[in-house]
Amino acid sequence: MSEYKKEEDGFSRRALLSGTAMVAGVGAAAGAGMFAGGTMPARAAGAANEVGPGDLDDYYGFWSGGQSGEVRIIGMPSMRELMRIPVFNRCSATGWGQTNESRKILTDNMLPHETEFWADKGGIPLNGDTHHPHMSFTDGTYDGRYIFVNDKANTRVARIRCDIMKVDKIISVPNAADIHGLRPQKYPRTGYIFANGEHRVPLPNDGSVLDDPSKYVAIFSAIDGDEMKVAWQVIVDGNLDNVDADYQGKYAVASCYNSEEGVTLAEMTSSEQDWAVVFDIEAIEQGVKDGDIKIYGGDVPVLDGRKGSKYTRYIPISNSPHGVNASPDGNYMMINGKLSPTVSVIDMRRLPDLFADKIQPRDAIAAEPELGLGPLHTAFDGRGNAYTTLFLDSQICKWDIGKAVAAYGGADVDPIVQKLDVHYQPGHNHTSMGETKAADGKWLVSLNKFSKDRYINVGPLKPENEQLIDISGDEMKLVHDGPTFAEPHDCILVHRSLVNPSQVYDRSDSTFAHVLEQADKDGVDRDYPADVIRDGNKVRVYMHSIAPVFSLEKFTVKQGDEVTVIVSNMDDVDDLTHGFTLSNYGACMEIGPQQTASVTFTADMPGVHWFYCQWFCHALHMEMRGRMIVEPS
Ligand code: K7E
Ligand code: CUA
Repeated sequence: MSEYKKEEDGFSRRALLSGTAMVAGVGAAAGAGMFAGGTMPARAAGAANEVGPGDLDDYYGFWSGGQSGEVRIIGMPSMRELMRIPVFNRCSATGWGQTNESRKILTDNMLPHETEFWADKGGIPLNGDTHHPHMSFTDGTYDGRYIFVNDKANTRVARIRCDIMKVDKIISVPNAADIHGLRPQKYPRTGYIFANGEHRVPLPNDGSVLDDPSKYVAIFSAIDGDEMKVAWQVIVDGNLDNVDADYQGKYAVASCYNSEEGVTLAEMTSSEQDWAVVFDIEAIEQGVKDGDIKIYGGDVPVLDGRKGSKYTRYIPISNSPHGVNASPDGNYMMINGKLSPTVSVIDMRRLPDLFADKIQPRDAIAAEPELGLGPLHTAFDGRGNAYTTLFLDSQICKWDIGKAVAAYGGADVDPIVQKLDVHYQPGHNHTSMGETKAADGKWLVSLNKFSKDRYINVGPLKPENEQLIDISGDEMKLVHDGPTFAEPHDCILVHRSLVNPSQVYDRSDSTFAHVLEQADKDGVDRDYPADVIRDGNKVRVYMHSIAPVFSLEKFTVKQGDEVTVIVSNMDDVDDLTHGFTLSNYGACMEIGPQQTASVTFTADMPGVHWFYCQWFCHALHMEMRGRMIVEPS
């Protein structure tokens, strides 16, 4: 909360006086508390978001999991949690972080110094901090291929395959520190993933520069989303925060706070103005071709985009802007004020003139409506309205973009359409299909940082509260509260017609191809093995599973052997997942229908150890087990 310290002095006092913000929040909460005694009426039958038993949702919601490091799939509008996708976290259920396949994905693209650093700490980072999940685009709308998500904690970007809803690539981003803002290129396709290194660090950060913040830089990265490799990076002035791409494929725009380039809170917020930095993608690509680069972090071309560069333009924005959101008509980019009560509206059509130096940076601003306190993020309905979260006011402000532009031009019109209380302190919000040109204006989710007493008390740590708002009519209507665990900053709502997950794995799936290649080398059946292959002190145990049996009822190894258990689930019925858990050895994995999974451990405890299927699969699921016999050395 420290970044809001400023408001303690100024804004929140104003908010208290005006009777909004926390006061409104506390008042509403007290009311809800009274109802919690038993008189609160049940949600009316047939509520707008009701999805009856057996009925299906219209949208896939992809939620980040914040400091839990995962991504979640939420059915919308029911707000039922459907699935969790382990990404940067370890997962006890699926063995993510433990299976050889997941560890390969987690380690394949680590930087050399990370590999060394994590070597004696389990080999992989154990945590992550996902903020921004976004789907790949083709021609300005979602294409159902991938979800990309950042890891602020360990400077990584992951890609989730939407056919199996599992991660297939994770890369560490060199040179940058702490990837925060992330957005895919919208047009013509993804293409690039734009990723903001939030914190300023020396380049290279190898110990040659230490406590000399004037030499630190922030790094903007463009990642090739097909190759999952950094294509190029740009050095910028200030701290990078959020980013969005335009609908024309020409520009990306990032918000920058800390133009002061300070390292303490007071230093970072001392100046009245920060900026949005605009990146000219074509000019940057030409700069890379022309060799106007330095190579850092192995083989990454880095361009200098600091003030005065032909690759960037800096548009002054009031102190500490945060969210960046492109309007679905392609004309505007909203820069949300955070410490300023305004949203600055950049007219994307003026950017060619800005780069040609025909206009001044502030001339690119088409509107700057004052909406309320703590504007963080803006969503759209495709009907010309914008919906901005007001963190301090605990409200969503619906406003008319056209009227805001007219008012900026001097017309006597009020762009604000409606303010709706949310509970409490919203960060991101998101509308159905709202970050695409197909924004459909049906639903809005407000991702609120505090739930306070909206739910029965679960102890000092409370859930977040994500509220569903019906925006299909003229008025916003709050229809549902949905609790979530720490801390989905952001989400997207994708119409279900655009996502087409598999029912079972394909036996030729790339995620376990290397395991089957090893099976070929070992001369065992790819699909229906029941073999133990000894290779020095390495033992590979191949089995398959068909409910309710593993193809080996026992296998024998010697104490100290490095054992790899490879299980192929040859059931091909949908929803028939098996598991493999080796008790007291900490080995576990999910094996989906037609999937192969493997796990490696050292058999250092002699004796009899049961392995069992931990995924309920059959009436005789409890009997689906076998023994590992470890002979003492
Ligand atoms: Cu506003 Cu990380 Cu998108 Cu949090 S960021 S709210
Ligand atoms: Cu197989 Cu439970």
